[in-house]
Amino acid sequence: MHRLTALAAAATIAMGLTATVGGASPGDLRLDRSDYFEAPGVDWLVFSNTNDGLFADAKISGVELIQQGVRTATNGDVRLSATPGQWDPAARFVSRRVDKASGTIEAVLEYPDFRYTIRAERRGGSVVLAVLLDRPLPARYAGQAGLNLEFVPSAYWHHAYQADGRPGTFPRYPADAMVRTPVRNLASGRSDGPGAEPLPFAQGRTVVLAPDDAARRVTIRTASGRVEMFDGRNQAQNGWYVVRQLIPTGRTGRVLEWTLDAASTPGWLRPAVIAHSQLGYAPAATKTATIELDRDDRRSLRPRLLRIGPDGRETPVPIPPARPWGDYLRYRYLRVDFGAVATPGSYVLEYGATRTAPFPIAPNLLATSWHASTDVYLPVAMDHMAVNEAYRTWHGDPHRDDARQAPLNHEHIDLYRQGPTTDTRFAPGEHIPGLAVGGWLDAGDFDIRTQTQYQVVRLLADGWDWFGPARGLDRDTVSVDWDSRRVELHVPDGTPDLLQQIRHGAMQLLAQFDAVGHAIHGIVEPDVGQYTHLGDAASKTDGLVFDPALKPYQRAYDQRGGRSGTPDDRWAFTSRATALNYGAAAALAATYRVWKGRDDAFADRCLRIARKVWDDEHSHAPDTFHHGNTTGGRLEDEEFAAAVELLAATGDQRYAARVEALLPAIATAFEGNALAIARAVPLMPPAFRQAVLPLVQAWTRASARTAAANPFGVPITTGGWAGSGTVMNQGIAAYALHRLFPDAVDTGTVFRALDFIHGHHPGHDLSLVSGVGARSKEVAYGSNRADFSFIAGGVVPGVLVLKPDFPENREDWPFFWGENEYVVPEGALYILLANAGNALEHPTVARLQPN
Ligand SMILES: [Ca+2]
Ligand SMILES: [Ca+2]
Ligand SMILES: [Ca+2]
Repeated sequence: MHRLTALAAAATIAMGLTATVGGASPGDLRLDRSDYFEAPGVDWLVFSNTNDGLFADAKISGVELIQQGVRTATNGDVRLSATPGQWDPAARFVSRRVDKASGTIEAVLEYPDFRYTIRAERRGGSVVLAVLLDRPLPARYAGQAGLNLEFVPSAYWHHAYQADGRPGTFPRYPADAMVRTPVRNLASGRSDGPGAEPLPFAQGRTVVLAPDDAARRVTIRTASGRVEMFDGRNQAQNGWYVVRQLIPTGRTGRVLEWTLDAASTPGWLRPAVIAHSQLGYAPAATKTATIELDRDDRRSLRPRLLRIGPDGRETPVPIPPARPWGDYLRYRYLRVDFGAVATPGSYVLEYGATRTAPFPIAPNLLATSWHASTDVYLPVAMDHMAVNEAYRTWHGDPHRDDARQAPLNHEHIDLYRQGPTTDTRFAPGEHIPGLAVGGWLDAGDFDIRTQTQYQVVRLLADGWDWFGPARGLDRDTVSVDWDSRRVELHVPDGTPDLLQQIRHGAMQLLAQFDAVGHAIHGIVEPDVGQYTHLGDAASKTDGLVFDPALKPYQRAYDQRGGRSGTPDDRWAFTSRATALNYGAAAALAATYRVWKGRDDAFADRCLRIARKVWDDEHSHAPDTFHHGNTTGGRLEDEEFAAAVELLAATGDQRYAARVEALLPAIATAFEGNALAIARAVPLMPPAFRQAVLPLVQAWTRASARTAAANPFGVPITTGGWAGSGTVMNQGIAAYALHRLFPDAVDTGTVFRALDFIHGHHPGHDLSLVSGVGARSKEVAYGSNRADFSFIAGGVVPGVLVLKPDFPENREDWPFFWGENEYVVPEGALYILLANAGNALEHPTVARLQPN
């Protein structure tokens, strides 16, 4: 510690007692129990979260404000432009120091040739935020480097601001004066046009955000000069309002200082959240609601359960009192068990002023809850097809110009990489014919990620095997016509939709083998300018194969079809990877299993290629090219999956030998391989089952430990992408293993996973499946995110645990991909999990009528 700082700290400690008793007022910030500043309804975080390096900007970093339970400000840091976006430069985090005694949090950060300190000090109810420089700002950053603090637009819509007393209203939609900045936009790759940046919409020595609302009011006062307010949405739909001041040149020490005042409301407590299943409960089900309380909420209230009659009359139903669970993250939790209530009906739960949406207690809820995922979500995700729903076109027929061979040694922003050779007969940039067929658009973005394709195919094939027509998985509400490349929602065509989805995924896998002889990493737009596309996928490219003989934007039509001089076609990343080949082979073998007897020519083609891949890969050393999450999983896991699926498809004992040999290696990632292991057990000799049993028992014990770590009884991950998928995977693994080892695996895991997905989780109580349950995710990161809308049946990653203790899933702002982005496998996982729950609740029911 610096000598002067040490003296100041000692003085503060000496004065501490008097200050607490005599001087502190209720709105004063404290820095004692957590590593952030706190007052009632106000938390200032200072570099609790930092950029993860994958993107410069995920709007979770730097100085952040949580006001009355909503994270309204982020990215308080030195940035190089007024409204930086996802790929713009940000400083590298070096270190952070929290000095609770002096009430100071400091972070050191650096750009390649420029290091600085951000210091936040508590002064009464204010945070004094300063930028400190040891050396003057390098000349090349003059007019670029500034202190930024970003505010989420949705929290300030319909509110006032004032700049040195001049009143304004926050812009609901961006329409500011712009200045062209082609060089900077070229560097960040954020636009395929010339690019421009907004001019400020307000400026002053003192700005006040939302003076009209104590829940949102923040005052920012600069010690010298003026701050400016910008609207980042002029450049990117996910932009925020930015308060900014340029760093002066030629100075060292405390070069900028802002005083930040966020209104604190004495005695404010976050309203209780009653986490529960929005879908409802079967009469015989375990029924647990978890009440999430402000940690300072010491009231002891009695939860109430009310049955709603047809006339609106509310009848209280006796339930036991809530039991304390303890603290988790920043909240205190109570548990309510109302499993004894079995009378069908509509119910609500109440705790204090909090009241849930109505939920049913009724049989067969899970028999239909997955329908939105097959009727709507999966078809909307289909690439290379126009998708129509009644009066609405979701998208035209995208990417008819797929695809060009990716350039050598090229690393792509979406975790793709081409190695030093093409491993195909195509030259870099050359059109690869045959790829414009089948597959699903990966997520909120528009690439074909091969791992996604083969994972979804196998999951849906497992769903077909486990539940099949007997449980209504032959549902048909979607017309799919590959000849006209058209999909029509809510119009049956006589073929089960699940089988059509499996086929659509397999068609893309087959196309890859036909085109280049092996599975490729995927097909993805060339650059950020196209990657950020929002809107109809079919308008992202011109649909015409690139012809270098034509001029840009020139088109030509001949007997081969149309050609274009615009190089907008997606790129195929094609470096050989044995793991990918096995993954694709496994999915093709699974496709064979469900399609044989329906279309033998197609099924046989799938199996033929799967067997050929296996033989090829067993004739040479594996290709171990690996990058990001696009070149396959662990080699042993992928080979095991292929062996299991080929064994199931053919009965050939060569594959059984590899299944047995690989078991010890794949057991180190047991849960990820659980479905393949479960598929293998009935096909293998009894000794295999004996070898698997202790692995199952160990997994059960480990699962019980994770279940005890939080009030929700499921694994809650803490990475940069929230964990719905992890929860669903564990639930489905439990179901698959319970079928084989009923004494070793109980079914509680399946229902805890379902409850979690349906709303029994931290942060809020919304169902994470859009459109499923009375209140569900209606603002998500699908292709329609700029409309603050959703795609029914899609599942979002869910509750992201921000450091150090803040669970977040935003329903007012779709653009947090780690919280809100649909990915196709999650839709498939939900179909399986819901059916697993349904099968467990109704083990002997053959075919259910819709509720
Ligand atoms: Ca992607
Ligand atoms: Ca159909
Ligand atoms: Ca094109």
